[in-house]
Amino acid sequence: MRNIEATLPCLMRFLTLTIKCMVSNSFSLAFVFLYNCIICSIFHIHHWCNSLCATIVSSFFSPVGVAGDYKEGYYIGVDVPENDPESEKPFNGPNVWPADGVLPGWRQTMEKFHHEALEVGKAVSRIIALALDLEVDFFDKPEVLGKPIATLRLLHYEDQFSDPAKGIYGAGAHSDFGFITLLATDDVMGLQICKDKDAKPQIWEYVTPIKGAFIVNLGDMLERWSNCMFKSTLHRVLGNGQDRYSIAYFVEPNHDSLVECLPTCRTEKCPPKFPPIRCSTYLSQRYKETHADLSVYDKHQA
Ligand SMILES: O=C(O)CCC(=O)C(=O)O
Ligand SMILES: [Fe+2]
Repeated sequence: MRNIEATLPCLMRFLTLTIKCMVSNSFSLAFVFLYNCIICSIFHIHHWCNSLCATIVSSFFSPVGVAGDYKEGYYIGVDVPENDPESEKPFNGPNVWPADGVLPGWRQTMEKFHHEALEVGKAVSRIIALALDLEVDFFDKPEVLGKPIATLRLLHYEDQFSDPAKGIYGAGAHSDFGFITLLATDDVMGLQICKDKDAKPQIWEYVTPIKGAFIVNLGDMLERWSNCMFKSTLHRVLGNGQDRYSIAYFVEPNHDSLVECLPTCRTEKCPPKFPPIRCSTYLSQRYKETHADLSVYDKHQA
């Protein structure tokens, strides 16, 4: 994450214009960000992160063959110690780290990544704000991204072949729930996006991995916030028989941040499509809808 301050003004102008143009053409934004990331090389990721992640994740998990999604991950949230009253809030709590001495320096590396990726997320949020004709710091302010629910997900896809016809995917088609996701991948092809979610049949395109660039996916919360002016990015991962590693960084606002139709995204003809909702309520609802209740499984085992 070098030279962010120096590069930002010109990047902002360029991206804002590009995004506005894309919005008026109703395209998906994932590619825009990808290409601009490369041009400006602002979203720089240290190579060691990828290779270190590869070593760590493979030493932590022993893959088992399952039908459906076979990705596995190690999640790192914003670390909130148990004695902090904030740890009561959903998505908060202490992270689980390897015992001291097992992987010297790893925790520090991950914490540094977490911290620096958040700065990139905030820079992207400023661009999004400008593209939506909002004040540049509409999202990048203490009430919205001051105490964000940010999660780093280190992912490994074992060396399987996906078979969409049989419903076997590295990760099945989905859009991320939150605001934006910064995605860093190794150089194994696998990620696909669908630019038009409503098309029948859907057309899937590979996103070519580029070293040193983040892919930016827009999440469902941003779609809702912008009254569907921005569409969240529908994506999936197909395995091609090679191990694949990626790092997803999910940027969501503060727990209490109100996700309410943006003032620039409503008109008389296009009134708000969704009622206001708090960020953490929205995320909790989405997780509840889409994740199995594992306590049922625990009871079964007992
Ligand atoms: O591994 C990837 O490229 C995508 C990961 C992803 O979509 C997710 O974790 O939500
Ligand atoms: Fe995703």
